[in-house]
Amino acid sequence: MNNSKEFSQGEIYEPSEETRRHAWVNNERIYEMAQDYLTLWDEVAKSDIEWFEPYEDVLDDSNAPFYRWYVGGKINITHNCLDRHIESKGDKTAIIWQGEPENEKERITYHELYRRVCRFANALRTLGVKEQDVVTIYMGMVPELLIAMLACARIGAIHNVVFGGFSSTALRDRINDANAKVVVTMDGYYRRGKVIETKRIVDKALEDCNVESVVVLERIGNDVSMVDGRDIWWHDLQKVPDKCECKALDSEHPLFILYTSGTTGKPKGVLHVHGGYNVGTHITTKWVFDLKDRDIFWCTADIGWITGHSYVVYGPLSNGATILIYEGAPDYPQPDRWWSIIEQYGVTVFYTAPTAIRYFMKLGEEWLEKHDLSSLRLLGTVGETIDPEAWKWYYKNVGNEHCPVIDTWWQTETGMVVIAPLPGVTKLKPGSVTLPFPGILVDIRDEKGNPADSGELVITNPWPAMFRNLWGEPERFAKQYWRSNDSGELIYYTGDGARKDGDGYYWIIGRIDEVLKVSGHRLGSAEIEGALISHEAVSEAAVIGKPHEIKGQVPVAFVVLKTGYEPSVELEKDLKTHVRNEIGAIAVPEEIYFVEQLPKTRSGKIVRRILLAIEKGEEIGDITTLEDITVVEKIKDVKGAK
Ligand code: 6R9
Repeated sequence: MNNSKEFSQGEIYEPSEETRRHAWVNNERIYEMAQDYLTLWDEVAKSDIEWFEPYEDVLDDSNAPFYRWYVGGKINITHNCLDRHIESKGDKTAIIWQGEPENEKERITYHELYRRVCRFANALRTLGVKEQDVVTIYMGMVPELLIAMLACARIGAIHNVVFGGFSSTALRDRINDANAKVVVTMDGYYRRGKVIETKRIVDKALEDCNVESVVVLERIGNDVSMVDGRDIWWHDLQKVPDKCECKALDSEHPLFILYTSGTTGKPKGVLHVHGGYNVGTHITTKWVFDLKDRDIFWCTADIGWITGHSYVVYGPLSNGATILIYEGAPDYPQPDRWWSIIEQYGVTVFYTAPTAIRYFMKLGEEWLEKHDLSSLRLLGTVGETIDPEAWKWYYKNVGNEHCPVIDTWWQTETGMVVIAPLPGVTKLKPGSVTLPFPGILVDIRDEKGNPADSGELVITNPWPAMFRNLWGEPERFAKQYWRSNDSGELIYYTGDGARKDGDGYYWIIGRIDEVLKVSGHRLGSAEIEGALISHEAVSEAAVIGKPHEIKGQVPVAFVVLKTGYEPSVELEKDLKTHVRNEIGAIAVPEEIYFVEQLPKTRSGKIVRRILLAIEKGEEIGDITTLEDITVVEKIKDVKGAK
């Protein structure tokens, strides 16, 4: 890499000769060639993925936006993640697991992983789990979490992983919405030296759910209560064969539901399927991270989020890679825990989020200097915009100025990376996500829907790993994301603001709707408002995302109390605890202001833009559309008094 030239959009970093020479993709013409996207997606599906029966058509768009990919094909993603590797690399390490306690670790080969997945698949069958049944998985970062996911997929069941940081109420809502038959969980796991009592949270959630069985992995050995006839230990389900035939499924067979936040209070169950998701996550893992057989790939995301699904589990395993998973907190017992793990295991490709990079930047370089990080050869980032300063810090201090920094833009809905550099061909500009992945056509639209250099980021063609539906809400799926262009073609609206520079490089500005990213975690304003309103003292609430130096954004709430309730420090505390119980710690507002009224338009819509301007101490702008303009000064007074 050389970081010589100054350019109008900042510095440009060219791929080094070394990276270029060895990269999977090193011909710039890939971008031109990929304009014919159906040919690319056909070729890749044939060259890199195994099918039990070939597909007849690459794409069926006759019922858009309910697109179907690889029509008529038979596949099972676990065949591509496991079976096909057994012969050539059965003894290769698939998973390196590091517990939070330093002495707790495990290595699992592809052969062993295959056997354990088969065994658990058979175990699920003995519990009556069939094709299309939903299994909710609520666990910490342990190998059995991946095993449970793959076991579901193997028998055609649908997994629904719920992030371990969500509360029992949030878990309950997801179990009920997905209509899960079985829950897979554990006694507990370690986080910052403490035991998170997972099973206890599940028990609370299940007070209001109807599931048939709960499988409990013994990880810690802490006390748990087992309900007779419902709860069963993972280890008691192991007396089943370790062979389980891989079910040949239709390309469009559902693989998983993952709930994510949108602009309404109710999280959306994003649905992904076996065929296209396998193709899309496989090829992006291979090309974007330039993954090779000898790599040790560490994506730090929790598996409870889409990044974990696509780039801890499915993409890397489909490529037969060695992945690393770590149970605990990044800075426990010391701030250099991550760097010591990279050194200890010789991690070569490292993929994390800007919030973590900013955190470590703040802690200082001395924590990195203690460790030899020379095994690293490529660095990735995801989840929110990385500012050029953090990008360069990452490049210099973690990558020692020889690892390309690969900024990847995508969403739960897109399933796979959509905009990102290809390390062998794409010049990098710190702060830019660079160019769309070959085979995906991205653009920007202004408010009228016309192409523009700045506006809302859109995707103008379907892509294989795209979500297929919202669980139980096909109308919401069809209405919310898609708009027709002049020629009647459907365009996918991402909800992100972006601009494009003279080189066609994309720069992401951030969400243009009421979706927040708190430490990289996606949350909706409406979801947190809903949690606040469910408290007996609250009549109305508005939540905004206030910029935060490390977390990116933090929720800040403006609350109107019901008659008979007075603002107090205790009530503020109580409301924070309430949000923690309703959603989880990540959703707790940093600040709660008790106001008399919220700024609303005459039609009753809350104008969150004004609250954000007040919170940031910025110019408020036009307030003539407000029903009552005096509310602005009153809210300013409340903030001033705090
Ligand atoms: C993968 C993931 C999606 C939202 C997305 C955007 C933001 C993700 C980004 C990025 C700037 C990047 N986002 N990657 N913003 N640069 N490289 O994070 O999925 O949790 O669904 O969030 O995250 O705002 O719309 P998800």
